[in-house]
Amino acid sequence: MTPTITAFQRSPDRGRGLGRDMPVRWALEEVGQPYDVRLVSFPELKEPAHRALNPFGQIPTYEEGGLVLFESGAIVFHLAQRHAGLLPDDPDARARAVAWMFAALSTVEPGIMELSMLKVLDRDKPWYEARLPVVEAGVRQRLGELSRRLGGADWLDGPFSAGDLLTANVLRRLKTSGLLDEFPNVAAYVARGEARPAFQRAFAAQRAVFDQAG
Ligand code: GTB
Repeated sequence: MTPTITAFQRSPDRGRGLGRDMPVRWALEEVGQPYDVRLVSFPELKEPAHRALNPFGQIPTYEEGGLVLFESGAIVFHLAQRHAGLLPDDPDARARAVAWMFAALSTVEPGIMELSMLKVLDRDKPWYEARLPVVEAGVRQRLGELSRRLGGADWLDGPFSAGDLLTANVLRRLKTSGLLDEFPNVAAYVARGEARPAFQRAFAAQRAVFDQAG
């Protein structure tokens, strides 16, 4: 059964692969699972048919036979459980990789999203200049912590896992911020993730949607 995911018909990121369909596409490519994509417009996201798949009216969703999933992390976890290659077999190593999945989405990403939203939505606010260094300091702290844990390793805990996929994916949003450059081993970690053939295929697929939309 070929699963179907949803993605933006017109991504506001202009093909930079920052939407949440990107980690799902990447995971599908890592495990070698072909997939179909249904492109959804912003109005369609809020229609009952889409809300039946995702109550929050967002992308991505995942349909596979009778199974419907939303939340990119849950979809990546589902793929990692059903296929070899994204979670170790050893139960303890597997649990640690899952911990990194949660860390990516609930400990690393929130500050990064706050920084992105601040820059996009609040540049004109009178408090912007005062708030920016505070939010940047929070992100810098997390990057320092990641940097110290990663050290000279290629991946966070042994072989590449779904934890690395989600961590590298959330860090990609910082590429234009200059903050990653302060932590060369973390910047190299992100670059290693992006160099993976599966990432390249996923990136090209979402980029093609933007290019074809014209
Ligand atoms: N926690 C959910 C998950 O991980 O699946 C979050 C899903 C989510 O935020 N989806 C966004 C969405 O559907 C798209 S990815 N938004 C429409 C809506 O809520 O009405 C977030 C996103 C949006 C835009 C950019 N960008 O322009 O760079 C990047 C990422």
